[in-house]
Amino acid sequence: MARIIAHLDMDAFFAAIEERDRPELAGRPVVVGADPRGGRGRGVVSTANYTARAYGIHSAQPIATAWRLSEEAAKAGKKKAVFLPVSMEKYSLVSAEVMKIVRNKVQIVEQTSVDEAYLDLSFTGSFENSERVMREIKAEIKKKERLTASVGIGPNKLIAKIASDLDKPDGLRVVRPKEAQGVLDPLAARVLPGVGPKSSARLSELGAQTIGDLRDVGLRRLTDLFGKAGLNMYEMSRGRDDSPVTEEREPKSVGEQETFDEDTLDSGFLTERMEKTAERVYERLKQQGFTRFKTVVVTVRFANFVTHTRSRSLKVPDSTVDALKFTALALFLPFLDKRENPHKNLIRLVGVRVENLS
Ligand code: TTP
Ligand code: MG
Repeated sequence: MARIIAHLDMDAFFAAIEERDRPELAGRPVVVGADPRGGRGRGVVSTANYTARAYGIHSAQPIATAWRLSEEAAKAGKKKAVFLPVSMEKYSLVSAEVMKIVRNKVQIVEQTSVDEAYLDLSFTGSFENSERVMREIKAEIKKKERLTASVGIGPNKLIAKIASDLDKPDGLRVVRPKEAQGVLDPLAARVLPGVGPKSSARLSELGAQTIGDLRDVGLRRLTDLFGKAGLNMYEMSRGRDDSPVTEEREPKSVGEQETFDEDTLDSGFLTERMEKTAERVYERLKQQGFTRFKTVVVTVRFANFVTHTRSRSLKVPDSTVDALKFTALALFLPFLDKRENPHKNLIRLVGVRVENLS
């Protein structure tokens, strides 16, 4: 039997939760992310609601840029954006509730991020039935969580994922097998998973802007340029993807990072922030139901944006916050002296991540 897959993606997830919980935000642009500190903040935007996106504000943008865009909008007589911090515990709980609703109706569910999942709907037997199931799920999420989701339904994960973006927000888009190529062809090649800014720039040089253009580039050319990823591009541009929806997909890692207000090499300050970051990672690890970790990864970004990661795997998995702090510090301390930092570069950001979780 042919596959039918749905991809569900919550709309403006963190911002939508904040709007739901704070009626005073109604109609206002909302930005969730780092503290903007009056335009001097140095972190990034986690997400923005659609009103704020109309100002050009988006995920992963420097928060200072978002602040500037909001100030400019205000000068033009529009509303200033409301900036809110990330309340991850709250969003994780909402995420769990949404996934519960989904799993109640569908057996095989692969959650791929805090607000996204693939659902195997092959059991429904038809696209019509699949659409009905997804309308029910959307309605239940709206009723119980007062949030909207966008859904794409297609013959495989690739097409479902692309379809879920087509009618955002609150969308539901069905792409049947015979429609798939027509839907894909006009889209930019960079919407394909794994085609990042670098690959899409190289594809542009070949004259391939859209997926349709990409189909005209030969397989040989693509594999010469991109290796195995080239074969993937060749297949994806034809709408082909036979990866199954796999239930078990535990997050492979949990990490936190902190950007400092000023670049620094103050060892007292840095070791304290490193310990605090490790503690935050530990909290999230426990929240997500894990008790042990085997690998600790530390990230250090210098003022010039040169970024280093160092990792250490423990002989046996450990479960204590002290072990996490100790290992993170052991990896970090060389960056405070000539072992890893002979030119005494100032540090902009530190991060801690744990991997190999159980
Ligand atoms: P997305 O689903 O990518 O974005 P979104 O739900 O906010 O908006 P959309 O309607 O376009 O789906 O990500 C889900 C959440 O993950 C998002 O609300 C915040 C968080 N996130 C970050 O913290 N940083 C990021 O760079 C991105 C992309 C998301
Ligand atoms: Mg989303």
